[in-house]
Amino acid sequence: MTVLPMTINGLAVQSKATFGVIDPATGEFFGQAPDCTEEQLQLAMDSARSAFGAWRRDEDQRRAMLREAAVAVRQDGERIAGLLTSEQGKPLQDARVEVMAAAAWLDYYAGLEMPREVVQDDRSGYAEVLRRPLGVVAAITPWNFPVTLAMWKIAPALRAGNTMVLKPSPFTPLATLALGETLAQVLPPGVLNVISGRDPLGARMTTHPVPRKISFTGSTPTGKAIAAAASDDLKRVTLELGGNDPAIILDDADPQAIADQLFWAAFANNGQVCLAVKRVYAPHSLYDDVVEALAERARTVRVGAGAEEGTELGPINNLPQYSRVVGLVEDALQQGAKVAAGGASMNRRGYFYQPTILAAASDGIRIVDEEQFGPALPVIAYRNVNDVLERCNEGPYGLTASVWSSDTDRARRVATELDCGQVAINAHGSGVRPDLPFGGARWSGIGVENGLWGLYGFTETQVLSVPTAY
Ligand code: TXE
Repeated sequence: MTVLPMTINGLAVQSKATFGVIDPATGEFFGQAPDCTEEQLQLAMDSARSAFGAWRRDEDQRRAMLREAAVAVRQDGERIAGLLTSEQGKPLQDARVEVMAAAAWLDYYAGLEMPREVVQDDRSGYAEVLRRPLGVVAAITPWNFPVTLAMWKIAPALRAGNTMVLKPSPFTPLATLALGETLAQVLPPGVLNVISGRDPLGARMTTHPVPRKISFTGSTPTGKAIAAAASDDLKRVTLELGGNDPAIILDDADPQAIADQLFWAAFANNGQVCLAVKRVYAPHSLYDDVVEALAERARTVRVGAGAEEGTELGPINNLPQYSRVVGLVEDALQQGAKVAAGGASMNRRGYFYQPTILAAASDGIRIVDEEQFGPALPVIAYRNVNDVLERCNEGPYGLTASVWSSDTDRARRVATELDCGQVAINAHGSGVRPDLPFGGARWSGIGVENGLWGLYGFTETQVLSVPTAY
């Protein structure tokens, strides 16, 4: 059994109780994580608070340490990636890419030049806008990209001068605990504490008096609970809550030319991506060609255990999510959708589900209206693109979207009608980079991560003014 410690005040800490971690490729326990006690949570919060005083003062030191942290993550990359594949299910190559992306985020925030914001500097006075750190940040992360999504919080929060207590999902605690061990070799004690536990630990973090900010990535219902919990103490929140992201194909697109990109935008990480394409809108004139091009790829993609050589898609991460996907596809078929590829579980142990393309899908069925977060993609036929835009903008989610056309000006006109955080043309998710803001409209969240804008979310604004004596 793999057992990893928490990191509290720079020390490796075990707990009396542990909880099991399942390998989704087998459905069996392979590891254990500490179940953080009330006293250990208090220690983590206290150590983050104590570390804040010194950490906030020296920006050059922070930048240097984030650079060292990136080196440490790269050096420990194989260990972290191996744990990630075992607990999350993704192909080992994808796990490696995820860990390297985390190191790249550290480098980006180490190198980011913060612009001076001097509003006035003349004979009548001086006025500057400063950005001050908030204090202790409580960070709570999900199971789809545990390492990268933790780093979207760690790197900007620490660069801005905050300290942190981080809790990964109970489905995928181990890679994050390993990351905590690795970063403890570089960072001063207390700057980054990593604790693990079940969902109630997350709730206790959000009502704890020490954190001044909660940075959360996860489901919309939990995001709403966190917003409510934060309100009493007016803690700041950034919430990244998933989406139901449409890909809108215009009638001058070439289905064969776009099919590979479109398929992987929907199925990478087995569809367990907040910004994955979750529904495809295709015009009647191209509908059959789009469905067939996607189905052909779904039938031939290699599904297997993440550690197996050549695997392109792994299992679904956990049993509740697997059951949800099974239920959504069954519901869609009862509502008149047709299987163009897949449509059933795979005949092997673990949480494997065939990559599934659903034709004859329509708005109003659950798999089109809700976030499926799994390897099943509905394709919906449309006649008038304005109807599609209306349906997308009226829905509760607004994270990302894409428009596909051989005429980019035309695609741009359609794209700018969409109310969502990012929209891409002839690509999907191409704006997910360390230097661009990422966040959603409506139920997809509050605030943004990444770039200078993400860093500002970990700060409070202060005006320093010096009027000239008169
Ligand atoms: O998420 P939760 P789950 C969606 C996806 C999936 C659904 C459920 O549709 O089907 O969410 O996944 C912690 N206070 N996404 O149940 O519950 C929890 O321990 C504070 C989209 O895993 O939101 C974990 O660390 N924290 C998403 C984290 O919240 C609480 C990625 C996320 O768990 C808490 C993952 C509480 N009351 C799933 N309850 C995306 N945005 O990409 C739980 N947690």
